[in-house]
Amino acid sequence: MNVNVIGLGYIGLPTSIVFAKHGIKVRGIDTKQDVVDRLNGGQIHIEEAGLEELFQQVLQDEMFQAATQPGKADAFIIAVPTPNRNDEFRSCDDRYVVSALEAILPILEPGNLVVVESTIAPRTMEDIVQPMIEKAGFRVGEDIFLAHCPERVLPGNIMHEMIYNPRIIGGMTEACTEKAAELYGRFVKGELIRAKAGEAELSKLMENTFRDVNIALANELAKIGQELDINPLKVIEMANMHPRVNLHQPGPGVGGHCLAVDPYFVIAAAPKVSPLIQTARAINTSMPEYVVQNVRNLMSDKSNKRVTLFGLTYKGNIDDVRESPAMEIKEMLEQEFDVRIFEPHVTNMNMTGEEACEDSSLIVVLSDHDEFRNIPKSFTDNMSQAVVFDTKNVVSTVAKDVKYFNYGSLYEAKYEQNKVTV
Ligand code: SAJ
Repeated sequence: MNVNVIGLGYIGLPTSIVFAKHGIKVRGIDTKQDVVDRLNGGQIHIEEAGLEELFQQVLQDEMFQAATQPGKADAFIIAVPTPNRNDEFRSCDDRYVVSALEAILPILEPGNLVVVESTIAPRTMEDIVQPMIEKAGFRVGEDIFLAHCPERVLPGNIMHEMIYNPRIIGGMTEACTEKAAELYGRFVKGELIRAKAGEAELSKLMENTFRDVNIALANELAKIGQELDINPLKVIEMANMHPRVNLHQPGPGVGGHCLAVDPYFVIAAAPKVSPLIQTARAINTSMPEYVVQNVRNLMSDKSNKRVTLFGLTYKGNIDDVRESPAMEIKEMLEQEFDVRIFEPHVTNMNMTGEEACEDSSLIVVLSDHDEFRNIPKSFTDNMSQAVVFDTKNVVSTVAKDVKYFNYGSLYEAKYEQNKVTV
């Protein structure tokens, strides 16, 4: 069996490799010539645990090859980005899905399966994808089989989750669903959940919206705790001992290409009936400003205006800075402070912890990398009255003379420094 995977990014590349590992010959398509050249030359361009090893294997076995143009195949998997448009509700920009379809239409043959894995707005399969295929003269469900099979993998654990997560198979017709289930059944060990395409679209979006709304609740609780002088992290810990409560964790905001993006697709599709999702988005996007305000307070009695940021990625132990709130915080702080960065996961950022902390007054932890669990004395020794503000509650040890605040103790800072509440 031959498959084309269109889009060799964070999802398309691991997907290609998993297919190839399971005996399916994969032609991976990317419009970027340098990505194609690097892959064919044996180099991967993303960091993901376990990916490199499998990639080398399938390349050696000649089960994977990259190219800029699609070729004839049994199935086509579209895994291209779907960013937000810059319109009122930040709707789904499906232009890359549309151009991927345009690229395969001339080579489609009766019997082919077309799967959209990219996250798309509800009704995209019915209102946009199916009409494009029909306009080219095919009958969906009879000669072309069409399905939406959203991926649900967690960056950092992709290679495991791609195989073991339950997978939604949303066909345009039952025959489409069966054809797609047959393909994914070759490697998915989790349940194959058969659904209609529209249900698959909305389920994927609501999974991430669920998380976004719950994180907003935790972020709101962090602000409430600071206002009321109550430790919100302790509240979360205790509340979560209730058998039916699962409060999430507050942080510097919500980043990544999913949670900070997908809820808008739902909002834009149904703006009048989605006030809760809209408010949650507003709370989460307010967090960078909230962090900056707290940094100003912590820095107000310091004469040395150097601030060191620990981590720029949108979450821990990955190299991905897309939609990262830390980037926004960095840009805001750079207007007022001398900002240095310690980011051990992003390849071109090579300042050591010692260098980044030298002569600094404040460390602000913005990503929960494992490297930040213990802040060695050598980092803080050359700081002036070192203070750590840990927005991810990740640090477990710091040198004795260092002052440490997280969202649980931030309210104490205002008394200590005799500051007004933010
Ligand atoms: N975050 C918090 N507090 C929390 C949990 C997360 O502030 O309690 C923040 C993280 O720091 C990060 C953001 O939320 O900035 C998103 O991180 P995440 O780990 O929740 O999710 P992603 O974006 O890496 O992956 C999500 C996953 N969705 C769900 O868990 C419902 C993943 O399964 C999806 O495949 C992925 O989105 C996607 O591609 O849609």
